[in-house]
Amino acid sequence: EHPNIQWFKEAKFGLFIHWGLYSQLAGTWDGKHYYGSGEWIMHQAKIPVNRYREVAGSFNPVNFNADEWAQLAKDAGIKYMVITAKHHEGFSMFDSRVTDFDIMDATPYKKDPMKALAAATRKRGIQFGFYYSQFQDWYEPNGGRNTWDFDESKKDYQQYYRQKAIPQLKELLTNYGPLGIVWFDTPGGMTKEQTQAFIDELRVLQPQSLFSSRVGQGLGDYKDFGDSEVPPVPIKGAWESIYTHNDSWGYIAHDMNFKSAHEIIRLLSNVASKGGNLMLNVGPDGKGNIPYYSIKYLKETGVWLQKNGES
Ligand code: JFZ
Repeated sequence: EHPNIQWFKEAKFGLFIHWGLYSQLAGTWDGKHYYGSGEWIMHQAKIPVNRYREVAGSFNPVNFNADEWAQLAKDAGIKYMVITAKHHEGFSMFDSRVTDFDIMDATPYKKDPMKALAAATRKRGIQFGFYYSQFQDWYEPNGGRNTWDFDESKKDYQQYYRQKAIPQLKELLTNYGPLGIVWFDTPGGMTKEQTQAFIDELRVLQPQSLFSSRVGQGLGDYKDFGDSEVPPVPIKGAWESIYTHNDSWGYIAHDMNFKSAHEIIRLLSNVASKGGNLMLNVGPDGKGNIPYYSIKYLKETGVWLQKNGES
C-alpha cells in the first residue's frame, strides 16, 4: 500500500477536468458535428497534425480564472482535482521546454494556466493532480495511435517515451509543487519491466504522489473503475469511479445532457457506500469557462453536502 494513500481513501469526491485544444473545437470539425468524447475529435475526424496545430493559433482562454475554478471545487465539497496536462491530442496545457506544441509557444494566451491552478487549489486545501496521456500522443510520429499521419509499424515508442513523455512528466513533477496524483491513461508500448522502470524514474521526484492504475501492468497505487462504472458490492482498498457530467469528457457545445445535483448526490452516495471516491468530470470551453450547468449543479451539490454534514 502507498504510504500516502490515506487522504485519498477519505476524499470521497474529486473533480476531473478535461481541457485542451479539443475544447476549442467543441465537437465540430469542418461543419460536421460529433457527439460523445469530444477530446477524441482529432482521431474521429482524422485531422492531420498540420491542420490540428492551427487550432492552437486561435486558442486563447482569456476567461480562465484559477481562483474561480478552485473555489467552485471547494464550494462543491470536492477534495481533489485532476486536470489534463496533455491528452491524447498531444498538446501540452502547461509551459513545456520539451516541445513548442504547448500553450506558451503555440497559442496567443502565452501563460501557464496549470501554475495558477496548482496554487489556487493548494491555497484551499484541495489536492492537485495531473492527467497525462503517457502512450497515446497523436501529434508525435512515434507516439501511440495516430495511424492517419504516421505508419504504426515504423513507430519507435521507446524513443517517444524518452524524448517526450518522461521529460514532460519530470517537468510536471518538478515545477508545480507537491502533486496528490498523477493520473496516467491507456497504457501501451511498454513491457511490465519497462513500466516499472518508468515508475521508478518518476517516483523519486515525488514519492508522496499517487499514480493511477492506468499507468498499466497492475502497477498503480489505487484501482480505477472503467468510465461511468460503480461496482455492485463494497470493495476493499482505495478506488475511484470516474464519471462525465454530460456525455463527454471534453467540451461539446451541443451536449446539454448534464446530471442534476440530485443525480450527482445519488452517485456520490452509491460510490461512497461501497468505499470509493467519485471523480466527476467537467469540460471547460476554449475560452476557459466551465459550462453553466456544471457550475449550477456542482454548487447545488455542495449546498446539499453542507446541510447534511458531509463536507
Ligand atoms: C480514456 C480516454 O481515452 C478518454 O478520452 C478519457 O480521458 C477517459 C477518462 O479515459 O478512455 C478510457 C480509458 C479506459 C476505459 C474507458 C475509457 N476503461 O478502462 O473502461
